[in-house]
Amino acid sequence: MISRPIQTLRLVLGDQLSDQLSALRGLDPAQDAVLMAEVADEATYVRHHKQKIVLIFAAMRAFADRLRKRGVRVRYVTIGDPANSGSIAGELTRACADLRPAAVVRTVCGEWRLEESLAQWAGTGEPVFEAREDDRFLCSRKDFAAWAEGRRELTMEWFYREMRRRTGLLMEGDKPVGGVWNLDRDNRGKPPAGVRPPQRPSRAISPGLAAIIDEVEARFGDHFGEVETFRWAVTAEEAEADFAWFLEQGLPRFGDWQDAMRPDEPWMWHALISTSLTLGLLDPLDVCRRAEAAWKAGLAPLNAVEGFIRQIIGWREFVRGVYWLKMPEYALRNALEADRELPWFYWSGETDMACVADVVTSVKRHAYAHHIQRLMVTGNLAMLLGVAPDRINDWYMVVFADAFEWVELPNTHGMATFADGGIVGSKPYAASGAYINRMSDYCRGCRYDVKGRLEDDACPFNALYWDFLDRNEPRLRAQGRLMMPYKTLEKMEPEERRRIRDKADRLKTAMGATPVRAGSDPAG
Ligand code: DLZ
Ligand code: SF4
Repeated sequence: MISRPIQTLRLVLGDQLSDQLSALRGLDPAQDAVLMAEVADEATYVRHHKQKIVLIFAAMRAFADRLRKRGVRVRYVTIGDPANSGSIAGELTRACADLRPAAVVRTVCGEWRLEESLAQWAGTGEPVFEAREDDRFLCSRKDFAAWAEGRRELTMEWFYREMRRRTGLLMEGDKPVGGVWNLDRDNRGKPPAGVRPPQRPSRAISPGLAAIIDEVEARFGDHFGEVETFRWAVTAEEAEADFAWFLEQGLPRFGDWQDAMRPDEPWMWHALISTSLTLGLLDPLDVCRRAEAAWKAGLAPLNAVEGFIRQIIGWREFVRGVYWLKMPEYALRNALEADRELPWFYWSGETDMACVADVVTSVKRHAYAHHIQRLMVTGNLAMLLGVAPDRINDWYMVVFADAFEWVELPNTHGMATFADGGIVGSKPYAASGAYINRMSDYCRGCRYDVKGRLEDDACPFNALYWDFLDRNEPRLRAQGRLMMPYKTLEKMEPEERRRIRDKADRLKTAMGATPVRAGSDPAG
């Protein structure tokens, strides 16, 4: 415990583990202290995957040690501390009562929910409470709002170009290198059958990490997911090792094959640095500059480097901007009036749809699936079934180690399920089995026939896809973005359309995607 009087208490949250965090700026080790707290509220506001809780606690403990080595006083409250109040606001109150600081400084939270709670706590009076911008993001909330002001549509591509100009990444003067801004078209290949993704170095579980795993099992044993397969970086050094490996081994082929999916290959050529970026163990601009340097040195092609940089200075910053611009109303949107339960197999993986079973197995084992698995397998299926937004958002928040609401909600609600009605994506990313077959090796090993539509063994995505378009025709057709499929639908006989609807209804019932009963709980 800390006994000397404290000038400034600096709050550091579980996703604010950066040396350059704004709340730590100006820190005087002789007079200040840092507060970090493992609390039940944050571990259970959704029933996070066990690996996510292990990751946060392990990374928080390692960061506290890092600060202590710099001579900083840290008040660190563990989850097992009998005096632990269970919430961040409660821990601030306790710390202020014990330490009587003249001021409390924090960096604004990533999630609206916690930001609201801390803003209210500040309203209780003493001491002086300062909330600083999270300038680990390249575009501040204010700058994003200014960019969005007066635009009829918020298009990621225009925002991305602005960010390219602002950072100078992949620019020649005011022009993109190679004359093209976006090489997404070159990111849709599939690796030849004999080519395996590169082997990732394994990471030993330290005694400290093993103790956290045991503790999380003991306290949160009924949460989703396996934990023995934990492999996330928990320190800046481990995150750096992951990124260095990716630059050399993953990046050169990342561009060609970033959308491809294979059974039992959860990582493919992906970087696995999203948790490290979000927790603050890696710096977004630094990783982009180093990827650019790899291209300049001839070590990685432009389609890979542009694709990587687009994810970070484009998508990542864009979805965060949208989140803060639109919350809290954003979370309540339900443009397609989706109102069904989430099928149970999203939790168990027990389905004979090979693609869905593989993705759910991967999230259970690794708290990870890559963006196309999330968007076009689990997200697409939930949208086609008409799963209620709170059900599917809850699932995404629970199962992924990198799910924080500022990034999860716009991706799920906006991109994957179109619940936001077109703020993030300009059209629903609805797809039949043909897309999954084109981008993966799943269908070969599946008991369903990806080409069938109405037969008993027909791929369920197919009837659900046409039923989705049919049901939502009044909403979607006018948009003009789905002209081709609507033309095909128009050509179908009314009897065919009726049979598709009947088959889709049967599938929904069989999958447990039944209408939500008023007052029932998203987590079941
Ligand atoms: C996700 C998470 C978890 C599981 N636990 C903690 C915790 O015990 N203490 C803490 O400071 N932060 C935790 N976090 C991260 C917070 O939920 C995150 O800072 C907010 O959601 C705001 O983004
Ligand atoms: Fe998935 Fe359909 Fe292919 Fe089976 S046939 S793997 S259900 S897309």
